Amino acid sequence: METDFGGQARSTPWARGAEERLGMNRRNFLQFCATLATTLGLPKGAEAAVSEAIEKAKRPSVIWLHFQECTGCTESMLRAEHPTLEKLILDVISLDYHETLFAAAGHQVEAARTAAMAANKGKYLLVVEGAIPTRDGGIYCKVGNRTAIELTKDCAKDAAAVIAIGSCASWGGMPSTDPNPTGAVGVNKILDKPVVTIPGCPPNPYNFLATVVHFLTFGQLPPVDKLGRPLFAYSRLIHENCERRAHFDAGRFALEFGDDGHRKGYCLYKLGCKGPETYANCPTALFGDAGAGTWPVGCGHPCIGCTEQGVGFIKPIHQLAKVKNVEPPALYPSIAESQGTGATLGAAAVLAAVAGAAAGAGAMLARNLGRNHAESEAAAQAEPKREQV
Ligand code: FSX
Ligand code: SF4
Ligand code: F3S
Repeated sequence: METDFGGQARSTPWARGAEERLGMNRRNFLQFCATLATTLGLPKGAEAAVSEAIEKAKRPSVIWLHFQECTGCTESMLRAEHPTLEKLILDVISLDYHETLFAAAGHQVEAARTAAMAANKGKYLLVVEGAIPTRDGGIYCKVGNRTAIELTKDCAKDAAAVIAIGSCASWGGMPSTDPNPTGAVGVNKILDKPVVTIPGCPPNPYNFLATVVHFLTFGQLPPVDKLGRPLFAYSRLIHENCERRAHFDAGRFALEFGDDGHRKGYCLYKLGCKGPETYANCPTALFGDAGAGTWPVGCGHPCIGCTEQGVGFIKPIHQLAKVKNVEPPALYPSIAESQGTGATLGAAAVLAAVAGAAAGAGAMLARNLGRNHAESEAAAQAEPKREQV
């Protein structure tokens, strides 16, 4: 029986092909597919469909544009593992134009872009990184003597789908903050076709990979909310999945960086954490494949709401977040109550009322969580409102 590099039995020829090209053993390849299937929130067993799609589907041609940004989105992709971006480029997508990674320049690289667009008309994916300046005719960002507006419209015309990667391309991000001297906007403000947005500064590379793999596996992009964000990644508040949430509910907060509460891993709400008003899967997806706890709050820094328009780069770091699902009570019970001589009937009645209130609060929380989802599902059905520039 044939074995792979890790000594595992190979079962199918298609799996063997993927393993050889990716330089992974079968176990790692399937683990990668399972990670993507889990990120997408697909049911158990879907990793088989994902792995088959990665192996069998024709790699989609990708045209990747860069405008007003720091290139952190591409940098975060380069730090992705299982597989690294190089392997992803070679195996999952066919990256036919990328201004940062291409060795070619000038006319050569422009020719590569137009040739790839013509050869894959109606089938290529357009990925846009960075905001688009609209003031003064868009002259503040030009590539090959064409404005970002012209290039985006031109490349989007025959694209199968458009993906805005990062907060800059999704809603304007950092370049659009006051006074927004260049009139920076997100991609969906200048196109009249749907744009899938993957906000985050930088975004989680798995959310991008999972979106592309969904396209490969099912032939369509994943369901999105009214802002174009895939529901698998952006339908829950960070606060709902945060590992410090129990401290929030119990009223245990860090009040200063380095204080006792901060050292003990207490909730960062009072240091300005924007997790309660920011939709993203950072606590569950994590970053950099470096192990548990690799996300801002896990490292001890409050979330700044980098994915969320109106929060990230707008709200001051120490301003308290608007708590969208449940407000913390103003008063908390003491941890060590003084002992009495036994419960009176009145005290028992109070306890019963408190227990009832707690059950009610739990039900309210569950209802509010359900409401969040009902809202996002309804929003997903609604047509996104777009302004033309
Ligand atoms: Fe923006 Fe991406 Fe932040 Fe930077 O390019 S989302 S500034 S990480 O790089 O666009
Ligand atoms: Fe976590 Fe921030 Fe919510 Fe506290 S406020 S539970 S640190 S997301
Ligand atoms: Fe950004 Fe907050 Fe996640 S700062 S990376 S949305 S934890």
